[in-house]
Amino acid sequence: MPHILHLGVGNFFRAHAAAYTQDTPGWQITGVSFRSPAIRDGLATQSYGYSLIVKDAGGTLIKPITCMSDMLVASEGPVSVIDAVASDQFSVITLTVTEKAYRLGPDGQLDMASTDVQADLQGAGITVIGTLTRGLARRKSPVTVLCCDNLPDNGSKLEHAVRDFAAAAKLNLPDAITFPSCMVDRITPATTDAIRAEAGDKMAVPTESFTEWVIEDRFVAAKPDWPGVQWVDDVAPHEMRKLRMLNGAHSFLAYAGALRGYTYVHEAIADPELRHTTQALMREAAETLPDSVQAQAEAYADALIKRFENPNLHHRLRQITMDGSQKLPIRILATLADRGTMPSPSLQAALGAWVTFVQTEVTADRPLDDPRTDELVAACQSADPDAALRAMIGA
Ligand code: CS2
Repeated sequence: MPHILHLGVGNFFRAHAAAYTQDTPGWQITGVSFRSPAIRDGLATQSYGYSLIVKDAGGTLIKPITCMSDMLVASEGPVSVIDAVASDQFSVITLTVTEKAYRLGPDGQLDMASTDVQADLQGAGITVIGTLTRGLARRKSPVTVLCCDNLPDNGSKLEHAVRDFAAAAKLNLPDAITFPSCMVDRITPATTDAIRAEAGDKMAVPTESFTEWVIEDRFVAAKPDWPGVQWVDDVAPHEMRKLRMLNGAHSFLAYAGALRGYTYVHEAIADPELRHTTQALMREAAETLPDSVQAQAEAYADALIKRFENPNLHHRLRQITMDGSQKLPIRILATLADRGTMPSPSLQAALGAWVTFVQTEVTADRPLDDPRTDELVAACQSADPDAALRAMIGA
């Protein structure tokens, strides 16, 4: 049976790629967690199956997911993961490990100065890039490596990071590997006790019914016939549409909404001022998109507002506020840079909301959930916190 190896078995993967694979007869997935065994332990007791709880304004639908057949945990032995990456059992390797796990610097290249990357060059087996690269270097059969994280040009970023690691570790990579880029979309909150109780499944995952996956058609080995996927030559326009309009608006709502005391996305979008700025931000973002997706931008913005209004999803703003130092450059600053001298009050409002949010959290002594927390706290304690925070992320 053809197999996919998936790195990063979080809720997003379990609502997105796993749901597509569930509808693709014949394909199965082996999952990999990097640090905690908790998801493997939970899923193993139920043969790796779980319920996807699909919630819309109209009601709830439950979709059983049974296409996962095994899981590995890298922290229990990175060699098992390196062996799996090298194994010709898998023709596709997919990844959803979050933006920060790639250890990229502000220039989008692998951060060679990172202590984890340095440790991995000595064989520590900690990072995603190190583990993946060591497996790929031993690969004998063709393989497609598909990055499914919210990074622009995600395929080429991953390819460069892998090639840089291989060069530094003096590893040779085989020729038959491709790294297509793709755009992924499905709003997927964290699981709560209420969801577990409603589903009668401790491993249940909540999500919305909307789902989108646009993939560059550059597979070098057996390709799953995922239903509903749009296969394209160039994914960049779709990726920009989604990152700048959806994720940009999400980050604005998260920081500005949290500052106004809201808990959920649907509450923040019901606030007339926040709604107005969200819509204006989407228009500012849409003006930077390539011609090929201009015609869809208005309908896309309207559909996004409806998705944000979903009253049954209970998507916490604080799930989106995390890792701002990684997300803002991609979702807000790149758009601002492309707008050049055109006025961009709503994008500026999003940047300002992040700056205020960080200072408010630090002043209130609440922990920030961000890989650059130490630098953020130092910036807040400097003579000019606003300027220092902006400078830190290159604004
Ligand atoms: C969100 C995304 O947490 C966040 O930063 O903006 O996870 C968003 O829900 C997904 O990209 C939607 O596809």
